[in-house]
Amino acid sequence: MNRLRILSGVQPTGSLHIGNWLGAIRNWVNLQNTHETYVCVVDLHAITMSYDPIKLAEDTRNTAALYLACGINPEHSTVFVQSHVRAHSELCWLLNCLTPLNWLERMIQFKEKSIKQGSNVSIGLLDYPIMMAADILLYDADLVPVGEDQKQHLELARDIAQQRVNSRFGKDENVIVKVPEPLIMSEGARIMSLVDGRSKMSKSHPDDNSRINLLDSPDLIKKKIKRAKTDSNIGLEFTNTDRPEADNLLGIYAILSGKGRETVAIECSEMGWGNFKQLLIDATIESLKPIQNHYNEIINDRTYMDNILKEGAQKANSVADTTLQRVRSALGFLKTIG
Ligand code: AQP
Repeated sequence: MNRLRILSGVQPTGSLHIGNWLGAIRNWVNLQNTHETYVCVVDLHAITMSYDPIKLAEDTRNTAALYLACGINPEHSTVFVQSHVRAHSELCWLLNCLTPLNWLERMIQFKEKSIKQGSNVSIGLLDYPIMMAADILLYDADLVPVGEDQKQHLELARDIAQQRVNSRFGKDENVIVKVPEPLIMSEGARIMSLVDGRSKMSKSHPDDNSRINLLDSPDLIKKKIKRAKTDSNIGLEFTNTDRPEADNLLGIYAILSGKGRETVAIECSEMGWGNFKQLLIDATIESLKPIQNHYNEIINDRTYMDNILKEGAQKANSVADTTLQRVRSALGFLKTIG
């Protein structure tokens, strides 16, 4: 029986943090045994914000190495770099020409991120969700595991596929591109900042203390958690809104300790922040240790990493080119000659 195909990726925009891991990569690791899994490092997306060209290649390689360190197995998953597959850029252009501008202007992430960019907002940032649609549609993905924050972009990809490609160009109900479904994983779907429990933990936040990076040393993890924002209530509880810091830190602890929310709610109900933070520090350091060890083993083995990314690109190119030819033909382009 054919396995359902999934596609996902992370931008190499800096150090990956526990939000990227718990909200995304950890899910791919679980899914790769039961699904045909494609995971890419979305470097074309990374240049939609201001970036350092000297660091881009290194961050791309490090992000791929972190996928492997977190448990992505290249024998079960296709691991590749987005820009190594030219079809992403070409399909993005074709979809650009089919998508109304006002569909993009209502994207929440664009509104939020464009405020941060001020007057320097790039067209690429506005176009980000179209590139994401191209990423997904190229691989005929059945499911796209995404955090809550990416749900709106996936809806857009579905609308483009259905209304702008299949309905307009598919003759006799012919499906040109597969319409993907979101796979929202509830646990860990949204890990919040350590300095503000109401905003998302993010790679590009200027304050490094707002996140725990996967490669942070035990000392740094300890320091960051000790400084993490708390409230003045006694006893810790999940409230789902009223106590955002308690919700977030307890939630992280519930996942990292493997105990789950119910057990943790009982364990911490009468605990003060000081004792709780020590538990969280220990659980975080313990959980990240195997990832950091594995990362250190592979990151300097350039041949190993190069081979994985080369094989991944070959496989991805072959699938993506087939889809792109289907779309080009449906849109009426002259076939390439020779
Ligand atoms: N805080 C988070 N909690 C849960 N999941 C998260 N993801 C990101 N932050 C959290 C998930 O990680 C995947 C890849 O994210 P991305 O790199 O494509 O972009 P992002 O969502 O914008 O992530 P960041 O860390 O906030 O990066 P910057 O600061 O560069 O924009 C996605 O599946 C996302 O849901």
